[in-house]
Amino acid sequence: MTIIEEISEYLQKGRAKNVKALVQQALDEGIDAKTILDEGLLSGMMTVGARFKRNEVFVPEVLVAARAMNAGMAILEPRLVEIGNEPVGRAVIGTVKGDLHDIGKNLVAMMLKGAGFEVCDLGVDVEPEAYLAKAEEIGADIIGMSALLTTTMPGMKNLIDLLEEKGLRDKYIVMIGGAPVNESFAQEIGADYYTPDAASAAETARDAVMNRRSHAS
Ligand code: B1M
Repeated sequence: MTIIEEISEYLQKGRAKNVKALVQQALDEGIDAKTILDEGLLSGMMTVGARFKRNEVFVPEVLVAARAMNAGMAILEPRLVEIGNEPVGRAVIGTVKGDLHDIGKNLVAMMLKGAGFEVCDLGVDVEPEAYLAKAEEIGADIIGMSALLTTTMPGMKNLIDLLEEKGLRDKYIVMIGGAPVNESFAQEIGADYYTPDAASAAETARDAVMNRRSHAS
């Protein structure tokens, strides 16, 4: 097994210390940071995401894998900055106003990072204006909203209305999710994508950004 395959394997098992040590070893051996990122860390996290989607692993396994990914990223990040590695895209995510549930939203944020996104997590109880201000500030491609309460779901439409009011609706890919949310609600409020779980959210986000770029060029 190559060192890159080992990084991916240990990440999938959530072994943060091993991942950290192997990423350092790979850098010391002269393997380039982008290869370690794409074929080691991100590939491992995408595998975890796919297993989560198939119900082969569950929330705790995803959380430890994400922790291992973060440990590896802490070693890799300075090198990636040096070589000017661009993320796949930028995403702002948060749980909508009035809603304090964040476990699912955190998983989505982790999976997005695992898919190569730079993610700004605004936390819970997020006002529409706060999503928009952060999205403008970081030049986001995606705004992701999570809601777990039927009473807070309308907050998703409030952001879409705000984007329309400001003439910015087409600038952002709006993604929504959470247990009470579904495809027909997404259509009703004019969101771009509803996804039922964190792994699908990351896949959809990646495809949507790639699609948009290929149409723009
Ligand atoms: Co609350 N709660 N809760 N709660 N809670 C629910 C949601 C509820 C269904 C329980 C019930 O009654 N059966 C119910 C909502 C009923 C309704 O609206 N129809 C409920 C209620 C009523 C409440 C309170 C009002 C209770 C009270 O105080 N009387 C209160 C509200 C507080 C508030 O938000 N203002 C409340 C409080 C809490 C706790 C604080 C105790 C705690 C939250 C802790 C936390 O998040 N830090 C809590 C919890 C844990 C739950 C349940 C039990 C579990 C939610 C969860 O974390 N699931 C929940 C019951 C349930 O859902 N079975 C419940 C695991 C998580 C991984 O799944 O978040 O669905 P989920 O995320 C999934 C997908 O939905 C998707 O990906 C994730 C993983 O694949 N996804 C996205 C999520 N966001 C996405 C975004 C995307 C794409 C996919 O794109 C951007």
